Amino acid sequence: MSDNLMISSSDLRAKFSSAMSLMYRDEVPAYGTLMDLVAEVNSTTLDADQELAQTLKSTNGLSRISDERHGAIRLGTEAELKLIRRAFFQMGMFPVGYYDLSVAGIPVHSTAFRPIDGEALSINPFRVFTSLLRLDLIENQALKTDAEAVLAARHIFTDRLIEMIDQAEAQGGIYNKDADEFITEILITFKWHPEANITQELYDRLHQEHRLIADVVSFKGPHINHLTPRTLDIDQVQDLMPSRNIAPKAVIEGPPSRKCPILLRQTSFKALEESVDFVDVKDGKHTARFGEIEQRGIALTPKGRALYDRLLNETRAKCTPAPDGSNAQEYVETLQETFSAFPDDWATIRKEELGYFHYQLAENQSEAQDDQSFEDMIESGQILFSPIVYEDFLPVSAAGIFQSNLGDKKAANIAHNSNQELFETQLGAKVLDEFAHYAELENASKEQCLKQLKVSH
Ligand code: OOG
Ligand code: NI
Repeated sequence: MSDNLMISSSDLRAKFSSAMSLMYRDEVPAYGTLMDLVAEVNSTTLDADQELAQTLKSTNGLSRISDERHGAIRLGTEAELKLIRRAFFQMGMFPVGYYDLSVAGIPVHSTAFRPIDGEALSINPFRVFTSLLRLDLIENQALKTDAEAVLAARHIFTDRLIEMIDQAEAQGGIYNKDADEFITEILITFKWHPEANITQELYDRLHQEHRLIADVVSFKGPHINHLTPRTLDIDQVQDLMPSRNIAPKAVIEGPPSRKCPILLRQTSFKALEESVDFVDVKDGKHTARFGEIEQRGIALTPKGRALYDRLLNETRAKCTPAPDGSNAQEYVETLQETFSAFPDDWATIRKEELGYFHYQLAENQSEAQDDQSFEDMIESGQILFSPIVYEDFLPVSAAGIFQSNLGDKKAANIAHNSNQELFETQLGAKVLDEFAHYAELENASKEQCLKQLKVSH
């Protein structure tokens, strides 16, 4: 590797993701246990399903199957969000989607910083679900003022990191020789700081207002609060967690287990209690960090998403999962039953325009008869289609993950207040519309087929 060349943003992101993984395993040993379990289950699943093994080999490379797919952080101020955006940009991670968590009683709004193009995703798909605290939703003015003062005084990036970002922006990237230093510096931002910035008294007041506020305001920086490897069998890992002495949350978030997986299923182990030194009191307690796993399916169109949302709401109206897991079985059955209304074969999902697909010409296929339509060619197998994977997140699931790790108390009573415009002002950029993006991917693949057919005429 030549030192006077620049590292590609995807290679830098891959370095970042694996450095974060090592750091987090070291900080949260239970996370290491979860990683081991995921790797075991993935390998058993692949042994039992050669077809899956082949497909994954040709698309992703088997060695990275169990690697982290995402992590999450929570920020305190607009200035922090803008800095994070600049840092993630260097790693090829762009803000996609707007998530309003206030609907679930959590005073944040969020985006996911992630790679966008297919090549970048296949080199390393690591994303960071990034939330910004919304003190504008807090009614307690005195508390709000105190929280703002604490946040205004902290610096989540080292001076050196800011210098490196300035330089990278001026020169159009990061040189190979500087890549390791960049990673070392940015890891400092996301590491756990057991020393709080504040007194136990202020912590208690923040905590009482909302646990999340305490988690954001009390510390020197936005510690990574979980990482999430990919599992090939989420139900199995959920079932096996207790045998490894880790306590899973009550139910898996998202759609039920299906033949044709849709969107995103995820679950986590419960956050652990950790020791914190407050300014005045040593050895206090805080609960924040956990481990999660995910399994992804097809990206749904707005129509498919509306159906998903309706069925999920119907399920939850019939049976709301209790945090202690007491009705988990009933919930899973209700979910399965309710989702039987969602077609479970790719052809129907495509025909009914519920999901996005990638199209390609079948091998040796270069001739279209003049009277054949695109649909005819799909029908006859001359054009093949495969699901486009959902690379984003789900607000109801995210709320479930937040809540199970904030102690599962009843959701706080805060005003519902979706405000994408405010978020984009705070971010200093627009977020990419995920639906428009998937539609574009689908269209591009169709265009490509048509182009190839024309050329061969
Ligand atoms: C983020 C929760 C959202 C997910 O996977 O939906 C999330 C957080 O707890 O900060 O990571
Ligand atoms: Ni997550």
